[in-house]
Amino acid sequence: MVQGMRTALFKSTGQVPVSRDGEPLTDGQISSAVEDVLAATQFVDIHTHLFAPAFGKLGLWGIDELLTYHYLEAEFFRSLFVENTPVSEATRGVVAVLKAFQLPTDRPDLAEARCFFEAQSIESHVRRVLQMAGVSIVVMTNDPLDPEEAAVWLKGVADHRQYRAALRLDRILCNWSSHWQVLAGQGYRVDERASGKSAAEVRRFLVDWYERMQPVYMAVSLPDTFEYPQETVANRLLKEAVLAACRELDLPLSLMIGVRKRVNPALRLAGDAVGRADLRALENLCREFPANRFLVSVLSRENQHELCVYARKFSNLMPFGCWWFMNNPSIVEEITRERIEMLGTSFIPQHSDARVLEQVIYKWNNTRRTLLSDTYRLLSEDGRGVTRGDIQRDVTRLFRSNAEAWTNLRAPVSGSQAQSS
Ligand code: FIX
Ligand code: ZN
Repeated sequence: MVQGMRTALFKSTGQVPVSRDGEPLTDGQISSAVEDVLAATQFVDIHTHLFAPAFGKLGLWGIDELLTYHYLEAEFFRSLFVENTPVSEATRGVVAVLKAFQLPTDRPDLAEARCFFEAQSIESHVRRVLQMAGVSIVVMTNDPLDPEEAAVWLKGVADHRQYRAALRLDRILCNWSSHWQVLAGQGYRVDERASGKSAAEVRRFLVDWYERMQPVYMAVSLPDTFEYPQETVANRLLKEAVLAACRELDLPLSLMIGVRKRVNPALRLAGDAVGRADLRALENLCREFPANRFLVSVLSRENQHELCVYARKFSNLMPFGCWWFMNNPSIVEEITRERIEMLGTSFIPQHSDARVLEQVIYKWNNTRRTLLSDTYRLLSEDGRGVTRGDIQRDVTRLFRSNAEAWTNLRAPVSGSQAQSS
């Protein structure tokens, strides 16, 4: 025992740096080793709005979808590319995708790009794009109350080894008054006040969709005004149906907190904004439900530090991703540095939130360009030799095993989805 500690001491004081595998890297070698390891490691993309090919037109891909992405709508498309230099994260993204396929990036028209994408078959294109992005698995966002999507699931979906489902609950938890009738129409004894057996019936609904989708987690995006505890239908369903079902099915609940929906309705999907949330709601949930795991991403820059502090207080809380308006390289760097300083490697740094398939290429390229090299240079300067093995272990943990350990990703898909992989 004492011997072990001593060796660790030696290791930590760097007097006789003993690397796990391979020699301690010189400061000059560290950044290229980080780059290599990031490039060579296949990531898990824990939150996207992509759909497996079996969902047909629900899955967006190709140049026209890239250019009508709601981020760009909000940046007024035409003035962006031709009359202005495409310097924003979203416009640079489109340029990066064209370059990735060796397509011209300075043409005033889309003819060549359209021709290229029209020639692709989706199955091989998906494989190629995910390989280019260095992503092995993407987690979808699946809404059982979306009539178009639900129809596909009810027909039975052949699973795809690179796509996993996530059971999205916004319509149930954020808009029950408009959607309870759909459940009632499917034979679940629920009512507008979610009284009586409603919570138990919603729980039954969730278990039924668990069987169908084999989701790796359940998820909801919540407004900046979200409060818990508070006597509302939403909170009663959250407590009695959703969190109960998550415990029963051993699934984490993903909370994405801080959106202000439709502040400019004229912009439709592009009309959402951000608000600083009171994260005491999260504090109360983590404390009141220690048997539930919470995967949390917050939209407001001001909430990022609080989330890190809460993650140090609650082992059932896992921060993930730089969500939406946070997904800009300068902010990703700031958030990730803060998380490493406060949480070490016990968080999930990023997700793409891709809505169009090819977006994973530039969103993960941006992430790979932004992270980590400084972390190891500082450790080495402080006297602990850094090896390639250290970097590989940490990168694997940050971009794969934390997500796998916290979600249902390691569980093989079974039932209707198990046929065709
Ligand atoms: O709630 C969410 O999952 C958000 O990511 C989306 O609603 C949002 O529109 C988006 O695409 C962000 O990147
Ligand atoms: Zn999203």
